[in-house]
Amino acid sequence: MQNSLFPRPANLLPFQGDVFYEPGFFSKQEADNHLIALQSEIPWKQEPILLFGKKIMQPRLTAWMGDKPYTYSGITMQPHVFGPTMMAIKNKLEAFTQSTFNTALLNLYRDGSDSMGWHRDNEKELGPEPIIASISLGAVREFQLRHYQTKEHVQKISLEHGSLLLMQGQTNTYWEHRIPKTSKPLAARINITFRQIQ
Ligand SMILES: O=C(O)CCC(=O)C(=O)O
Ligand SMILES: [Mn+2]
Repeated sequence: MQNSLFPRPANLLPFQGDVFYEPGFFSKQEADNHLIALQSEIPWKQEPILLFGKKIMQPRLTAWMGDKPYTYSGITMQPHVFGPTMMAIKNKLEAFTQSTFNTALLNLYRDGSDSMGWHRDNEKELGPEPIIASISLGAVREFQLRHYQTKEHVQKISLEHGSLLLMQGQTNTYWEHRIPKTSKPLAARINITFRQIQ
């Protein structure tokens, strides 16, 4: 994971997990180009989820990439192939993290009223201590983490345009995370979480 261009950042969690933030992972120019390309290259859709047995629409647009369908919260997402922009992002990420990723979940938050609720990325197929690499493009949104059992130790990170956030080790066993709504007038943000599924 070490790269001579980047000094090793500090762990943002106090215990039971490792979260690293790399604000300038992409240059402003690269991040601008990826943001524009992905807005049109990705077949964005608003999908329902099952919440307490009721189907409700997710408050954001999504897409799934990989070689298998993906099932979570009662819905199954059909996979798309990695296009040229996604391949360029994945290649840079794999070189930097010295890890491989075979799937990606993409989220498009259209404005501040789009969000993602508290959850852990702990699906069985990810294995016990997955590396999840999260790329942010566009509007700056606040990412929050809190301890899953105690709901304490809330950590807040502003995820900037072109940044990388790595969650690894025990993070997704002991910590949950979310992107809260905000009343700030914000432009769109794209988030991509790369994962390795067995
Ligand atoms: O938008 C983000 O930064 C978080 C996305 C996320 O947690 C997920 O896709 O599982
Ligand atoms: Mn997540």
